Amino acid sequence: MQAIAFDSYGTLFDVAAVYAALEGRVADPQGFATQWRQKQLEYSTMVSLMDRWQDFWALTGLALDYTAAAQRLALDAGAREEVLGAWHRLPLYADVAPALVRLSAAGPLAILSNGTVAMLEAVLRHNGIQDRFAQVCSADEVRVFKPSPRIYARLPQRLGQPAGEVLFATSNGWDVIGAKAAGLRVAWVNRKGMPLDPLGLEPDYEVPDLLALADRLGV
Ligand code: 2OP
Repeated sequence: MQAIAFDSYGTLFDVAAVYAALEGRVADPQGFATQWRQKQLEYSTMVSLMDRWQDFWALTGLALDYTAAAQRLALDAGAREEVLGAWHRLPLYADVAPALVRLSAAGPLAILSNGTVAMLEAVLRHNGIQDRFAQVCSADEVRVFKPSPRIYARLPQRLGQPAGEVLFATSNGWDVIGAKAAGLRVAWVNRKGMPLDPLGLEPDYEVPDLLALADRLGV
């Protein structure tokens, strides 16, 4: 049996879908969504390096405020809440639901995400897949974000398995490198066909989606 853990945003849930909440508010909803995501990740890295914890929900809100200011979008409190709420209603990529059924034949499934427990519970419930996961590990537990080794170390502890026996699947290149540096086995779900960051660490598998990972694992 092999435990498989998944990154959440961009791996299971389509983060680009937040653009729908921006339609009719900005001229380029996709461009806005891209800048918002970049700022969210930048802020999570910054607060980790500075050792000034704020959780991912707070940073997602601050990243929205920055992007709105940069793109001259005025958001009152109600509109801000509505746009932010898109993170609770993100859809699954099409391969995810059937792949989770197959991958659960390999062993217990888990999530390891920078998202808050509340964010993760909401989006899992929205998609009806909360019962698929034996463990949901959030950065909230360690008050530091991936790619800090402290958060990856939680995963084998929670699963009761040695790090080298846990397979972590992520679409995010920085997360591939971080998880490898922390000693996990890694499957890169390279949904966008991007090059690997050349930092001297390589994934154990590279696949275009999670169904291809199930094929590679023979489940
Ligand atoms: C995660 O879900 C932020 O995508 C990253 O941990």
